[in-house]
Amino acid sequence: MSNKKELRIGLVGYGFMGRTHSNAYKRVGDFFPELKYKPVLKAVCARNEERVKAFAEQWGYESIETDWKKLVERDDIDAIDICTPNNMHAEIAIAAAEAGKMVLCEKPLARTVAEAQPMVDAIEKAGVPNTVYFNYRRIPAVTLAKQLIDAGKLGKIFHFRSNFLQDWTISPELPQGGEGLWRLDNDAAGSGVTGDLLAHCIDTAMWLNGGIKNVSAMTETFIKERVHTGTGEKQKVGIDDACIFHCHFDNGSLGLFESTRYARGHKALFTFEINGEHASIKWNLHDLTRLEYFDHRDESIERGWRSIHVTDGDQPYMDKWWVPGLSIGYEHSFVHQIADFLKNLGEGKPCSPTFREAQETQKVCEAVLESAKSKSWKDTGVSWQ
Ligand code: 4PW
Repeated sequence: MSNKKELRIGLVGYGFMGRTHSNAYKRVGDFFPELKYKPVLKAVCARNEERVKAFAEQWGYESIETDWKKLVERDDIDAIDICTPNNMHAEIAIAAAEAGKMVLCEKPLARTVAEAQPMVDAIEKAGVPNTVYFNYRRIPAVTLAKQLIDAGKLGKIFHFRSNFLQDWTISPELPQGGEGLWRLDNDAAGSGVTGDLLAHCIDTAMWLNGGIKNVSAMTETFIKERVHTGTGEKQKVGIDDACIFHCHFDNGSLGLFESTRYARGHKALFTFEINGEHASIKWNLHDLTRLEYFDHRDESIERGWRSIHVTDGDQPYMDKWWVPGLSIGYEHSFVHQIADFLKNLGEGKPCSPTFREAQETQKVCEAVLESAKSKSWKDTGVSWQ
């Protein structure tokens, strides 16, 4: 008999993210047996009854709902997990917080800063545990980068460079809107690569290197019109297909960021490189278990880039998995986020990034889009602790 406390999950949305979160809830207890809480897949909610039933059966949810309002009202649900398109995040999160539920929300927090602020207010007013899925922080090599920086290994930081490159929207025949393609529809997504991809780069950057003070950006929409899946009509494309910005961090370092869905050959190439006075580090998602590290303090005859294979039990999260040398992958970043959420819940602590922290990333995204529009520098208004 388990003496663990149950955390009864109500998942909204069953797309790609619904699967990553469900997988994480199912695996976390086996690999983090010390946790006081155990997730229970109580209910999944989506509008299409037949498909939500199939999803529930496949992933082991006990019940279904087709109206998220009913899910939020249920007494047998402790936490609402939001995996819907971005335009639904605010309404669901606010209602869930007002009903006293914990809220775990996919990124970006919302479409705009104005839409996100009442979410932060509702969460904080209700005092409910919350987190936003900026999952890449929990890839062991990325967490190790944080540990190296916090230990002062890099010294003063001069440069932070980050890309997120994809190539899946190059075809003009690709429609926008609807399941799977809502990321192309500005009404549903709020922006293109800025909210979808750069938000990850920005969250990671501020976590590793502190607040971003001001930005200067340019965006481009390469395909101007697409057929809308729902109406079948051609419509103007409102999202940014590509975005490049540079910025100042609070610590005086310079940032350079690029994201596009038009970089032929790159599927999800998230990279960052940080250059400090003593050392540099770099990482990329296509080789996610490796952290590249260069330390100028090494003896000159053997000085060079080290490729650290982050699989050792002494390295972040790796004591939970197999044996040294065996790699883990993308899905584990979600397992780690849930594990951290449950651990913090057991200790009565917040799980970063909270809604408040995710709102800071939202502010940078918005300043980036405003800067591109106005062709001028913009202050972000970020205050990063
Ligand atoms: O959040 C991002 C997505 O919307 C992801 O991390 C990668 O790019 C995978 O899908 C999209």
